[in-house]
Amino acid sequence: MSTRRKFLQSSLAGSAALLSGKELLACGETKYDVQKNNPIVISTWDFGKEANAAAWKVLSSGGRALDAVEQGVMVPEADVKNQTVGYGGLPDRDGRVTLDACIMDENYNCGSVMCLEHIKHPISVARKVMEKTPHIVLTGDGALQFALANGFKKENLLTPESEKAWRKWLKTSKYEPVMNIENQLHNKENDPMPGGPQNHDTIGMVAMDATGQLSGACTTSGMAFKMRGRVGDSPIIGAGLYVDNEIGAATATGVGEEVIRIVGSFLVVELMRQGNSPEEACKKAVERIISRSPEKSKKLQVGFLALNKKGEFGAYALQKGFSFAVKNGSEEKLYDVKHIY
Ligand code: SD4
Repeated sequence: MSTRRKFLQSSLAGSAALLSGKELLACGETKYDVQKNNPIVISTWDFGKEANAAAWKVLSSGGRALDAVEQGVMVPEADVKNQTVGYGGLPDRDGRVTLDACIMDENYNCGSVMCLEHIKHPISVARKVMEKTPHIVLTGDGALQFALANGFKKENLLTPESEKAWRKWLKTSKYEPVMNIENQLHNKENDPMPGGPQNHDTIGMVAMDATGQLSGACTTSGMAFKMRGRVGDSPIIGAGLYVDNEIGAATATGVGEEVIRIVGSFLVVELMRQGNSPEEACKKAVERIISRSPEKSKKLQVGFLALNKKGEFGAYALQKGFSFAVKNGSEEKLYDVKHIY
């Protein structure tokens, strides 16, 4: 019957609505009156909005959540202006663009590629690993070989803008993960990325389709100017992404080392299993990071985003600046995320 989700917000959150086109979650948890069989897709950062639109095409026509998340994250992967995911991503310290991605469906099937070069859509290679091999993870040259054998095209992913940013970085060669990518790429002289401030990083996306099945995808070029061979949390099942079709799904963004240390996305799903709302679960995972790395955590960003089986969603971050995008039958919104520091 009706797939309309009636959106009810707490009065405080409601009163903080619509600042700069975003809805703030600064005052208490958002409440939703969830109806069954309503597809929904949520994804990290502002650029999640365009990605959600692609995912929504699949979901709104009765498609599978798995197809939706793949189609969705392919948008930033192909976006030449996006320097944190796929084509145009910032390279490692040797000037090589190495990509990490993973995907997981409603049946605990998953696939992942790590440190993959020359392929614009690592998420689709990860899906092929899931569907066509007896394995879950392929890395580096092996992943590339597999991609080429499966019809993917070898391309140069290093754009002139990203090469320029890398050459500039070489002058100091200081590896310094920044709080939010916006600060790294913008509001500075010689902004390598024209088009004004944007706020984005890894894209993690989770979705529920009209049949109530969950899936997720996560894809990134990783930390800019990382060591060659470095792999972050994003392609690690349980760290950057986890989907448990009985409970919910979660994804992460930010400094991957801290997410891996606490197996972040799996932790968020387990916290939801214990009865926490998505936002509470994300907050507790962020607090776990603080308890494990009290000093370091003050200077870095990690954010979690989660969706439960009822279609409720929430997020939490260490620092200000994390945002996420939601699309369902009744809303298309960007939310700023509550944070600890
Ligand atoms: C990583 N979590 O490689 C990813 C990328 C990211 O801020 O989100 N960077 O650690």
